[in-house]
Amino acid sequence: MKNLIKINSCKRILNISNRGIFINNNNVFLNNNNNKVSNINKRYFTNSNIILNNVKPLAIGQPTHETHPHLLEKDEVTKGIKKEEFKERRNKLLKPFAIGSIVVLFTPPEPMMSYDIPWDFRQNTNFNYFTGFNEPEAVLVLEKTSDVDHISYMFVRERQEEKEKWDGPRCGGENVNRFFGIDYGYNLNETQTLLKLLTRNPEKKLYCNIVEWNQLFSKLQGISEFQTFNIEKILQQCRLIKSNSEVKQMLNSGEIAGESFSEVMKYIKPGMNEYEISAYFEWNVKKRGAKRMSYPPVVAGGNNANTLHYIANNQILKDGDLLLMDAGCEHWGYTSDITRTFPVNGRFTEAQRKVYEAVLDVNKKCIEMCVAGESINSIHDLSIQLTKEHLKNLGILHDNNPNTYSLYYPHSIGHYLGMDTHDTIDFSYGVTLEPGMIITIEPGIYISKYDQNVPEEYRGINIRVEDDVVVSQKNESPLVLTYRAPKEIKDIENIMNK
Ligand SMILES: [Mn+2]
Repeated sequence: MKNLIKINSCKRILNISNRGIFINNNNVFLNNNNNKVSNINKRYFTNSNIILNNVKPLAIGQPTHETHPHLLEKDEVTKGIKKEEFKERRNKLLKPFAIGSIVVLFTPPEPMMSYDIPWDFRQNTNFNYFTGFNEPEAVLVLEKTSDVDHISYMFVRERQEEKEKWDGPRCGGENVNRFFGIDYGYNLNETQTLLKLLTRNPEKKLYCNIVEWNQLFSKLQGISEFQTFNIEKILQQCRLIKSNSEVKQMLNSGEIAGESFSEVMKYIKPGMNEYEISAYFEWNVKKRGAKRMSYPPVVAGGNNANTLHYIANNQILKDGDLLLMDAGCEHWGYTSDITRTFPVNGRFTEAQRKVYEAVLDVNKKCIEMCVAGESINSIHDLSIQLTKEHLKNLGILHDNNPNTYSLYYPHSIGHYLGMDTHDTIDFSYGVTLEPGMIITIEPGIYISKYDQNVPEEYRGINIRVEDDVVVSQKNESPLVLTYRAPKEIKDIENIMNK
């Protein structure tokens, strides 16, 4: 109480309001939402470490409704996702744990490109899913208090006027509750508070995303006798089935990338370089609000597409060749992953048309199979059977060896998709699909230019058609998120020859 008076009198002297005073080096904060005052030992304040929140609008290290009303509705932490949904996610995460358990998630500092130049920071996917917080270097601590509730604590980088002048605003512990609905916010340098929380569990067990944790543990004295458990798979389990608001964000991402594909189809001309197409796609998704591309795109003209992960993207696009382009975007944390194959000059040749129709047929039949009760494996089996039939009809597959097909179709029909491109990677493709899961359907036929066993007309034709699909109930049609990217030959040729 004595300390509180000291702060209040200080505020009067400085003539600032109750709204926010924060003295970062001393771990002291006061604000409207949380009148807690902690660890006030220092007897002096300097101008350099006082941030006057009532003078400047309160900005943090990511868009909020207050600073970016054109992007976020009231109470949205990230696009389309409100505080309550984040809290539900945290409750769901704690379901399998005993009351009193402590779950800890950590997100690392931003990686550096060179000396003091950072890479574009991408939040740890699980940390983003359970908090919506997008600044680097933070710790989330969840304490399960009952079967249906928990207390949440988040430790974040402290506000520092000097640093923020250069690098932009930070949230700071004092604003965590207000913007993220986490019960208690602290600054990362309050290590004693963190240690107290972590060591509260009498069983001396910590459940965490363990890989990134080692660095921090080494700094915390008194934690060494604790057993740590990697809960990566439990974290992913929560993300396997998407909520309605997540499906909406996935649809946004699929639509943005799909439209950008149709823009590329209008733009491409023989003689352009693959990197021009990559840049034009990136410009299109970013113009539509995407944060970044989902992955380095494959922009592969002609036989380059025989290399499945071709990302050099530096060859000239030739008249008469096909372009295989595999690209997607990340929009508010949700990714899309699309492949289209189209003729550089806008018209398919007869041979290209035949192989393309075969791949498209497999794509459509496999999409119909994205219903509850199937699995990625069972859909993959169908794709093998259909691809084999097509390869035989085209005169490409002759022998009866059951595995020769894999020379021309060497990969899986798809993967789980969500906040990560290869989402929930620890789950097997044998998992029974349920409504709300999202997977890619990406059959292909790849024929090397140098394959002497194949009729000459087909050599150098490499085709994949990939869509993102929401698994539906058994008697309903699956939702295709990537419908805006043309895939029928007539639609592709129409858009390319307008
Ligand atoms: Mn894919």
